[in-house]
Amino acid sequence: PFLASLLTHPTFIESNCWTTFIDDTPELFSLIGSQNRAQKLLAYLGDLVVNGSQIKGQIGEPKLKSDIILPTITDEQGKAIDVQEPCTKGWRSIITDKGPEAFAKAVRANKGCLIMDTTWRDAHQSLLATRVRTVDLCNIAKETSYALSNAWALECWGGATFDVAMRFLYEDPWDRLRKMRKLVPNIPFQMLLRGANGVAYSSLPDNAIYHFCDQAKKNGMDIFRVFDALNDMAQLEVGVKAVIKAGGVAEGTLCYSGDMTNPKKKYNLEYYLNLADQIVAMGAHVLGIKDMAGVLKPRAATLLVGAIRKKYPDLPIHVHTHDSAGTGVASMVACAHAGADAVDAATDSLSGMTSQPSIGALLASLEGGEYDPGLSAHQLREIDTYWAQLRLLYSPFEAGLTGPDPEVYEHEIPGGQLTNLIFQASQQGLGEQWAQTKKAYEQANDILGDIVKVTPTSKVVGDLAQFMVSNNLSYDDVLKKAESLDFPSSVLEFFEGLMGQPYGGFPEPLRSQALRERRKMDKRPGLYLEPINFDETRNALKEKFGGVSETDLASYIMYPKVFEDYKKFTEKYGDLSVLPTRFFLSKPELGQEFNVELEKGKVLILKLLAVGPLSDQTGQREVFFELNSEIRSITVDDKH
Ligand code: 3PY
Ligand code: ZN
Repeated sequence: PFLASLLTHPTFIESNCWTTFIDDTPELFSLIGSQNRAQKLLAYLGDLVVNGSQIKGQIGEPKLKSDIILPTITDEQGKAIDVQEPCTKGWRSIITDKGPEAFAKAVRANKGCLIMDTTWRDAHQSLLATRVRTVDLCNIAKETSYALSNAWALECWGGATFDVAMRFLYEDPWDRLRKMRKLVPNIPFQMLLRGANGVAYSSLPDNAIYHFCDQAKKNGMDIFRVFDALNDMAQLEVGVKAVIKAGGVAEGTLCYSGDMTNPKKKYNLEYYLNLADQIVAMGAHVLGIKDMAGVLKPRAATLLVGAIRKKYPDLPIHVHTHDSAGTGVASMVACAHAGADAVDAATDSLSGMTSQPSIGALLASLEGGEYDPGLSAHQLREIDTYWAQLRLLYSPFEAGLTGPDPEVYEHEIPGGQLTNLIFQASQQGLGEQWAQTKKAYEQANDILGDIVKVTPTSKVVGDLAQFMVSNNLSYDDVLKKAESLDFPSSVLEFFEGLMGQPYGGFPEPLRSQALRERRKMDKRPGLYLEPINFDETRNALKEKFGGVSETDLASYIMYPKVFEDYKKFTEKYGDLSVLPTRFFLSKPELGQEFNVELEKGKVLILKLLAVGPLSDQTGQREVFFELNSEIRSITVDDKH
């Protein structure tokens, strides 16, 4: 059909000059583009029809089979709000018009305790293996711009979303950021930055972090929660300085571990106040407290936030938690009362357990009082009807959590990792071994010197725990046999100093016994790394992939192999971010018609018509689709 339209195009018939034909008839070339994209999309769908979903981590089919019903957002009188255009009212204008310092002042002057909604990042990272796709965030974005217009921020990027977008969802995380930004111009966007690791799992050269933050800010990010997994302030500072240079709001963050109220524990109030002093001295605009495992009990929250508030009356404080033990709401209420400016929560249907506490429950606990967050309960519930449906759509990624786990106060496993480990245990049918893994995790942490545990150090502890369980090693065995044990690579990298320096130093003689001939770094890893040569890297990428944007370059620097695989995938299947999730994860029924909007106004109407027999010679099948009323066939390798 394309060739037919080309050959019959009047300009083609009349013209004898091919190059002017290209310039004069751009509509035909946009047609080539769409045809190509349509063909690639059919290649993906054909593969899905013949071989089933290949998406990593997917177990079974989505429970939701129908179309998602979008909520109507209503005002206080119950009248529908027109969401054709996004809302323009919100805290973001202070950041864009007056800068980070003015934002810090304004939130300090605000009476209530604001809420950051984590639904678009940590909630689905913690409950659904970070699998929520761009299209599903964008579909609720304008409604969200109204319902959450008075939120501190939407946490929507960074952490694991960056890696997972490319690696498992075949999406460009930067494209996601730009699309979300267009649809939500009014609410600040917040991301999670792993200090000197950027959004990767180990340290990168400093100039890579500066380049990344600059690009993130330019593409729409506002507030950067910067943490270091060991609370190594030298590592943290790289991120904080890069954010300040980029013009973003720097939320310098301390990670909360252990139990501050227990005098036998390693990390006490003095330790945290000392970190806060250093974070303030770096020039951070906001102090973040990151309770990644949900072990900040209400009484500790009161003491910690209260003490920092007293020492720094002008410093905005923002607290993050997970609801693993079921105490999230109580702790966040305690933070609000002790002087926090903002706390984190997630939409009700994606809240609780290893995710953040429920936004509705938190609002109900603060509403009408001195710390009222200034959100509308009924609008939050309207938005949540969308997420209730989405959770069913993403059911293949559920870990099957059944209830809170107050044992978290002992094992201290961070939210996202807890979900992962439970999932792995249930997949392997290891109910008994799960209890053992939790115990081993606790012991592994002690063996490593009771370290702060969050990406990437939580993986070190998890790997050592699994190593102990699978090799039947006790706490004492590890210490006794350290010289001959073949430790997991993450443990060796930690001992080398590749993740920074732990508070109190590395455990000896274990470190030396495990490392043997390997190096020992006693300064931050960035000081040993060669800076990135951007021109050289850009040119090498151009040679491989043709056009490369500055954000492609940033993706490549964070994840070279993942980026290259992602590019190769999209060369074959195109940009799948436009495909509705139902048909990304599961094949259409025979005769089922569905639409895919390639871009505004370019809609493909698709229908699966038939699947041909298996060819003995080629091991392939032909799959027939109707595409905008024309029949198309696609040949697919049958992998069964
Ligand atoms: C991440 O680094 O992705 C985290 O969510 C840490 O809590
Ligand atoms: Zn978290």
